[in-house]
Order: sequence, then C-alpha cells, then structure tokens
Amino acid sequence: MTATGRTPRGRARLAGPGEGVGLDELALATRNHGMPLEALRYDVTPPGLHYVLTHYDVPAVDPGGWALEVTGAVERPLRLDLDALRRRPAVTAQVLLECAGNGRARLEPRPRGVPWLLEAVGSAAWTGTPLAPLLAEAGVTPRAVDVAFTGADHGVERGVEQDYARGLPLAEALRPDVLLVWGMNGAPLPPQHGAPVRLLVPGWYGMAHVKWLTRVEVLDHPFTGFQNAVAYRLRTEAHEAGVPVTRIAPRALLAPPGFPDLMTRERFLRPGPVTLTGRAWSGRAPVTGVEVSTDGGATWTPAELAPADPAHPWAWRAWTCPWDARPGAHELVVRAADAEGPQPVEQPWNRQGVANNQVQRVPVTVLGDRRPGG
Ligand SMILES: Nc1nc2c(c(=O)[nH]1)N[C@H]1C(S)=C(S)[C@@H](COP(=O)(O)O)O[C@H]1N2
Ligand SMILES: [Mo]
Repeated sequence: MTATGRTPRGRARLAGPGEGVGLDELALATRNHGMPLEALRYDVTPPGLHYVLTHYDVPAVDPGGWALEVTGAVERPLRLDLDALRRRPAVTAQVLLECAGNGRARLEPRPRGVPWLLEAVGSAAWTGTPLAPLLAEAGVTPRAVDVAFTGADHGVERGVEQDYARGLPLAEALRPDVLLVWGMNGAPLPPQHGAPVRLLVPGWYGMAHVKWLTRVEVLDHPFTGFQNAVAYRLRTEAHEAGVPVTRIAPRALLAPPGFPDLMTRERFLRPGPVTLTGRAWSGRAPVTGVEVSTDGGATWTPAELAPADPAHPWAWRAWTCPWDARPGAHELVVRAADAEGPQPVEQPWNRQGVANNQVQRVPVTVLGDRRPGG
C-alpha cells in the first residue's frame, strides 16, 4: 500500500445534524444500486436486481489471460487458468449476500458513505468449486494463520492507494462451503459481480466475498491490509482499534405492501385482509422466528416462517403474516431472531455504520373513503 499525495487522508466523517446526502454520496449511490424490496418475492434474485457494491472501478479482466495464483505459506504454489478451475468439481449454492453498510443512511448521527437504506441485499445461485481442496493440494504449512484474497480492482481509500484485498482466518477459508465462483443464476458471473471468478464466504457480510479474484496468499502472520485493519471495524470513537466485522447479524425485511407514491414512496393499501410477506436470514446462527408489528412496535405477532432448506443453509427464508388492514395510518415493523438472540429494535450504532441490523419500519396508509393524496 502506498499513500497518494492528492487525496486527503483521513477518517470517515459523520454527517452533521440534519445534513443531507451529498453529491459525492449520490455518485456512490448511483454506481452501487440496491435490490428493490419488491424483489424479496423471489427465492433467487433475478439477474440485474441483486445489489451491487464496488469500491473503485469494475476492472477490465480478460478471461482468456486470467489465472489464479495460490501462493505464500504453501508447499507447492499453484497457478490455474479459468479452464483448469472450471474442470474441478462444481457445486451450486443459494446464498444470501448483504453489504455490511446496509441500513447506514437511517442511523443517527449518519455515517457518510454509500447511503444504503435497506436494499443492499440479494440472493443468488452461485456456481463454483470449493477452495479447501485447492489449499490442500497447495499444501498449507503449519505456520499459516490467515489467507489474503486480492482482487484486480485498484483505487484510493482515505488516502491509501491499494488493490482491494481482504484477509480471512485460515479456519474460515478451509470451510467446505467457501467457494471460488464463476457462475451466477446459471449464467457466467457478470462483470459487476466479479467476473471471471470471485470468492464466496457464506454467512459473512459482503466485504469478504472478494470479486475479480487474482491471488490467494496463505499468510504465516495476521493480515493487516486496509479492508481489515481500517475499514469494516465496529468503533464508536475514532481512535479505537475496533472489533472486526465478520458474520451477518439477523435481519427480517418486509416487501412493502400496497402501492407507492412516486416521490415520497409513501405506501397505500385498500382495507381488508392482506398477507404481509418478506424474508429473514442470519449469518451467525439459524433463524428461529420472525415477528411483525402493525402498530409501530407496541405489540408483536409471530409470522409463519418457511422451513429451512437443508441443501441451502445460507439462503434467506420466506415468512408470511396475515393482517386485517383497517383504514388509517399504521407503522409496520418486522424483526427476526436467531438462536443467539433477537434483532434489536433500538439502533445499534458505530462510526462506519457497518453490521447494523436496526429494524425496518414501513409507514402505510390504509385507504377508507379517502384517495391517495386526498
Ligand atoms: N474486489 C472487490 N471485491 C469486493 C468489493 C470490491 O469493491 N472489490 N466490494 C465488496 C463489498 S463491500 C460487497 S458488499 C460485495 C458486493 O458484492 P456484489 O456487488 O456482487 O453484490 O462485494 C465485495 N467484494
Ligand atoms: Mo459491502
């Protein structure tokens, strides 16, 4: 890593009281789109609806010239081209992905950055080959502790010029469900999702799933690159070392019912019975339940949760909850719980706005005689 002179070095800033999203944040938001929440209806998010997050530029990688290096603290370094990788045993796994910054824009005070509301999620069917047998072939030495994964993309972050790279503890890298992925929803991996090959670490927040992968380096010391040592840490004070962000905290999302106002996104419903639907997931322990409130969190009703699919333990799960919608204003709230505990209703806050799983609130107006806007 080298520092460039031109880019101001520094810490991520918190927005001032009432400070809106800036043009710089808008530039990030238009590049990095979310999944429209009505797409929660699909088990597998259709192509183009899955969220995208790319720190720098989508790099131009020529699949013909591409090769993956497996190096570092190994007995036999490997170099595999795309054909060699694709000849290895392949599996397809449905895996929920969520950006660690999901929900950031609603935090108070608001950490500046990609201003995600709640759409930084998606569920794809990823096809690839397990990493662990490749590491076994390379012969990981007994001194190994971490594995560093480097992408072909390059940029500057808070004054530090770098290739995007993330370290993973060796034990996580050796999990049988960690994949080197070349396919998404039955098609070749698209450019924005990491073509030709990306890493998939089911259960971890998005930052671990390195796209445009070029190098896997086994380390005999802890990885200290920017994306582990500086970014993706839970800190409430700027000077703290912070706790690394790892697995996805439990969350439930509601597909907003009814129909929206174009500008305000306010939701309208006709009165009568409706079935509220959504998805729930957790990367740390199996989801145990989902609860729905139609009165802003004063009272809660258990939702019906679809059974877990043993073939796809990292997929999101559908839930439904019947509601007799009466005319008037209501605030819908949903929360998930996993075996380690429930999703917090009060906001969990940190300076980068990462790994926050504050509940979703959806205000709706159930129409009586009144028309929208009337
Ligand atoms: N090489 C590289 N890998 C990356 C990123 C990146 O900027 N560069 N962004 C990460 C982050 S923060 C997220 S949330 C996921 C997003 O994956 P997606 O765009 O396929 O949804 O990719 C991760 N992998
Ligand atoms: Mo992310």
